[in-house]
Amino acid sequence: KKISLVGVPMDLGQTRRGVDMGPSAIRYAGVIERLEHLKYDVEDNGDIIIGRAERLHNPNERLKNLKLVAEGNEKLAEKVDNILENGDFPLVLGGDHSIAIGTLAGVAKHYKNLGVIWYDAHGDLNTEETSPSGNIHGTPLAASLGFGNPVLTNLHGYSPKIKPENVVVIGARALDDGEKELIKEQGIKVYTMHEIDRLGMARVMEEAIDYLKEKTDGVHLSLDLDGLDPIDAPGVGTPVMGGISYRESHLAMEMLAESELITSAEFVEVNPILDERNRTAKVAVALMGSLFGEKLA
Ligand code: DIR
Ligand code: MN
Ligand code: MN
Ligand code: MN
Repeated sequence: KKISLVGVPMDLGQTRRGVDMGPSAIRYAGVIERLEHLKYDVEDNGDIIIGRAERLHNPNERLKNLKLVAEGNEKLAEKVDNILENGDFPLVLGGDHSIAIGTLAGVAKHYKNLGVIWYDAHGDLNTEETSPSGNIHGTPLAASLGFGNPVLTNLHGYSPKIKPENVVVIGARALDDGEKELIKEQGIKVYTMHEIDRLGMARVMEEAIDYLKEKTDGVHLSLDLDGLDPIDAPGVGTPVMGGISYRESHLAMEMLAESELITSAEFVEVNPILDERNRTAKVAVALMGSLFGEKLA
């Protein structure tokens, strides 16, 4: 099977610059060599072209840079859609997490019941109404479920992309009030740090895999590097203390590899400006190694 890589130098979904260099940092950390060593055929599609914000966002708009974020995501959706049409595995490198809107728009067309594992300190379940920041990177999971501004929910011409019962959030520890409400109202499965501490990562992943295995025909992994503890992944724009450890994260990826459930993936929020000698990109590449079966190879 071929892994088809796409970089998305997007930094308009939040307000800290530098995350647009994430795809370069991940390539520099050796992603292609790492996957080729596992005997995968790897194609690098280069980067999606993202528009430049010529001036500060319009202060009358709730969501910052809405038009440019949507345009970049539409291009990404088309690319990911084509990768799946070719029968290849899409691996998307971010960029801020707003790009999950485009990835999921391209992926979900190809499945009746796409499952999603959202590995993140945050829920990314805000809408235009509930977002405290106006940053679109805090909204992609809600948008993919059909909640929020129609420019985002209708991306790539359909909505919703996914169903609430097919989503598992892992690592949450900074949920906004509106996000907690949506989680309750929609019955979304969430393993917060409390559950990870209490049950252990092995049990959490066993449960998550069992939960998705029967009812889905494909599972997308959306991994925000801020799901990890900032001690292990310091190069992120919105670090939150008390996160998932480096080893727990490898265990999670290894268990996903064993399950053979994952059909597409993205690694986002790597910001080399905020990093220590590209450590967070190296962590991302190491986790990709585990996700693609390093332990089994
Ligand atoms: C916050 C932060 N919930 C927001 N979200 C982040 O702006 O909506 N997501 N950092 O990854
Ligand atoms: Mn198409
Ligand atoms: Mn996120
Ligand atoms: Mn996050």
